Amino acid sequence: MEKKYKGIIFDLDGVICHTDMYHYKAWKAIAEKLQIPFDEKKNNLLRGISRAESLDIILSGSSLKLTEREKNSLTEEKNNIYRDMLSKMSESDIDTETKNMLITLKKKYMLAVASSSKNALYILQKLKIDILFNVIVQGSDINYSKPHPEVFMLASEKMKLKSKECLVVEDSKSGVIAALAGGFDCAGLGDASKLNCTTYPIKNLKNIEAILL
Ligand code: B16
Ligand code: MG
Repeated sequence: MEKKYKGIIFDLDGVICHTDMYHYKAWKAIAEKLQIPFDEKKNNLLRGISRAESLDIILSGSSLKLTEREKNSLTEEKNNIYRDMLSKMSESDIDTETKNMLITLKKKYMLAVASSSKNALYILQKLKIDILFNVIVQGSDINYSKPHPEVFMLASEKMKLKSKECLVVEDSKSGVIAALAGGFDCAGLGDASKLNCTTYPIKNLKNIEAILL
């Protein structure tokens, strides 16, 4: 039987691994310094959104007006706090079931990561799973972040596959919109599973195996 897809493109944060709590803690430290409110609900709005745009969302609703230079300094500070937490990660931080599933899928499919994060490669290396992917596209490789489809288009191009030959797996609204805009089918986890437009709403990552049958 012919396979439905030839390649699988995974989002990173919220799909392969869960660094969202680190993002939250780092942004919380910045918000406290600026004395502006920030909670986990607001943090959820930042899923799949670039670092610079995330700061704009955090600042929205506050009367603070910052210069580009001040914003750059704050995003750099946030990234340093975040990287410090990432530096303590190891291969024990990847869920065994996820890793085993990737090893099995790699035998039949081209695998890619398409992440808005400029730290994606670093995270994959810390988890020692970078070698499982044929292609890794991260935030520093693109000009437009999700909901623009560039990150997924680039991943499929690098795998020499058409959009319709790939399944995207996402956890964020911006990521689902990006995947659909690029002509991809999209399996959506968590928040992404609640969107009507998600091609395949799923409860957990393991459920993609049923989609691929
Ligand atoms: P960085 P993903 C995204 O990763 C995160 O979901 C989002 O919260 C973060 O702001 C973005 O990466 C940028 O990350 O600051 O490391 O460049 O979900 O697209 O894998
Ligand atoms: Mg994500």
